[in-house]
Amino acid sequence: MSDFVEQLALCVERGKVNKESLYPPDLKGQDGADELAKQALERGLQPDTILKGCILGMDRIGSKFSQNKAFVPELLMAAKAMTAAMDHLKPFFQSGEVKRKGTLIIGTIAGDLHDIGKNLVAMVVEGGGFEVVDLGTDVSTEKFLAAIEAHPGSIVGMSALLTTTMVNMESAIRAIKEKYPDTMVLVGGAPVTQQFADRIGADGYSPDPQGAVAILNKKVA
Ligand code: B1M
Repeated sequence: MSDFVEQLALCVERGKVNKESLYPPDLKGQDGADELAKQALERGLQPDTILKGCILGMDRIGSKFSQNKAFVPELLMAAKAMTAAMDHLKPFFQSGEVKRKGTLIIGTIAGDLHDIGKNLVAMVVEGGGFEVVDLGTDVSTEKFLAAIEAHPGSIVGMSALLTTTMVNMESAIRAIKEKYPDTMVLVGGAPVTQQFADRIGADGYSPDPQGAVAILNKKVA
């Protein structure tokens, strides 16, 4: 990987959005993910090479987060830097020149309004090279089913933060499996455990965003 792309990976990992951003203090005044992605395209680097640099940065911060060596604010800043770089790459995705690995439909389960964790998962998964269709919070089974119909072949991700709403995952999974038996469903959220995921028929469980990316990567490998 070129030094240039390595520098972009570092900006994403450290959450350096652009030259004006004061965070992180030790990179003050230096180009950020925004400028580097733009310059990379001007230098003729392939969009998918630039995307790989972003994914590498996101992967590094995601691993640190999984190991409690980085925390929510750092992950949010990394996602912000990644978004700044991705803005330059969007036209190439839209034209189909750069292929995504797959699509994750994600939502917080019916009755549940917590979305901070779900949003983090969405950002890291997007940073991992997947398209994300975010249905928001309080997502009904019907809404999940409609999204699967609109995005055939997608993987579904459900988040729950309440012990009273995690049970709604079971009925949603049952309905999804009845109509789309091949659809993989991944679950997560603070009260969710592997044991619970197994019991309700989920295909995957992760306690954190990076684990979700690892499961998705295995699925599309
Ligand atoms: Co609420 N809340 N809340 N709350 N809230 C909790 C969850 C609670 C534990 C607080 C407590 O009592 N100690 C408690 C639940 C108790 C229980 O069910 N056992 C609780 C309660 C009771 C409630 C209300 C019922 C309170 C009330 O009104 N009486 C109410 C419910 C509203 C509703 O949803 N219908 C309520 C409301 C709210 C706010 C709106 C005020 C706000 C949410 C704002 C928002 O999300 N936009 C809120 C908040 C912020 C919290 C706490 C403080 C923080 C949650 C959070 O964002 N954590 C929480 C207490 C706590 O955790 N300390 C609490 C940070 C986030 C990064 O972590 O979401 O776990 P988390 O996500 C992680 C992993 O779980 C994982 O990755 C993320 C990053 O590591 N993950 C996935 C998440 N989804 C995943 C999906 C995956 C894979 C991994 O694959 C698809």
